[in-house]
Amino acid sequence: MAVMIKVTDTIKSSEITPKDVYLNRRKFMQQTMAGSLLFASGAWLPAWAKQWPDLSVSTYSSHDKINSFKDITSYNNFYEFGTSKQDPARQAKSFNPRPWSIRVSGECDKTGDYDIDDFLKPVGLQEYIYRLRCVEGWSMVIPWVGFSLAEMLKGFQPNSKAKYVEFTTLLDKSHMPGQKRRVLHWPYVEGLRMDEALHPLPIMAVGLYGELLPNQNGAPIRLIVPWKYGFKSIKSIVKIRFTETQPETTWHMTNPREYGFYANVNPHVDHPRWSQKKERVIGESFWKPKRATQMFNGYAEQVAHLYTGMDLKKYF
Ligand SMILES: Nc1nc2c(c(=O)[nH]1)N[C@H]1C(S)=C(S)[C@@H](COP(=O)(O)O)O[C@H]1N2
Ligand SMILES: [Mo]
Repeated sequence: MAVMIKVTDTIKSSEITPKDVYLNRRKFMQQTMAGSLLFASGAWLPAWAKQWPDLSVSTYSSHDKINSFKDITSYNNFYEFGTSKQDPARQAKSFNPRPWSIRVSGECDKTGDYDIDDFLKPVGLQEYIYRLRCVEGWSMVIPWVGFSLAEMLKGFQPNSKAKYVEFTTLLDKSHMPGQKRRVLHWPYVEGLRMDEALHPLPIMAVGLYGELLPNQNGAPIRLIVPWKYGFKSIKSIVKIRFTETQPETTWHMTNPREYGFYANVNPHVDHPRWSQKKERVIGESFWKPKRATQMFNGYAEQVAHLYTGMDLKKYF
């Protein structure tokens, strides 16, 4: 499959994404930034008020057409802010993702609390254009700003007992109104096997379209695992824990028959209630034929070896 950019390519995001909206937004951002510089040197800006106009694009990025900023920020799954696709954009508006820290615990040497702003330094940030394939049967292509999950995790120095890593979303029903309803086991928890987590593809996203992550997309920091169904990509993370045993994850607890721990995108394994062979691309005409879902969401070459010898019908 030719979804990947060759490793030798180094392309500026402005060259790879000729989307009008993108360019317009960039122009707008530059103007706003120039505007704020008139007020002061910019030095008074809080550390998190950063935007990243010209990041290099990760070599793993998709070449497919990028979805509009509007699609990406108005069609969301974020049950902490309601269960309909339009709820998060409305209900997360007043959510304030600052101050924010991540508690790191379990099987590693560098346990402790880490402030989010320490991860927003432009150094090490890249643009990663990944297709998010939801288990519900739709997908969109999103230009994330983020950094390698593996690099972050290695910094916490996991020990030899660390076989899995678990991520937890904020639990705060006064600011996440969806948590007042018991539609899921709160807080939302996800996890990866350590070798999956240390693969170069997964990222921690802190932005999209060159700016800070909108609340509805999981501000201030969320996981993206591009070869797995969207529900693995947990939003608004406050805890990272290294464990010896496989973590109990929210969707698996809620409905173990329908949602497995692995959740690898796989057109050959149907969801118990629907086929996974195709997906509707958000933003495309309703009449356009659906897109064929790719094994591991197009990353088979990069990740299939992680599952050698495993029956993917059993470990779905
Ligand atoms: N905390 C939390 N993370 C979450 C979810 C959620 O409801 N709560 N939904 C998941 C699902 S099902 C999908 S498809 C993606 C959607 O991400 P997006 O809204 O940024 O496209 O987020 C995932 N992460
Ligand atoms: Mo999803």
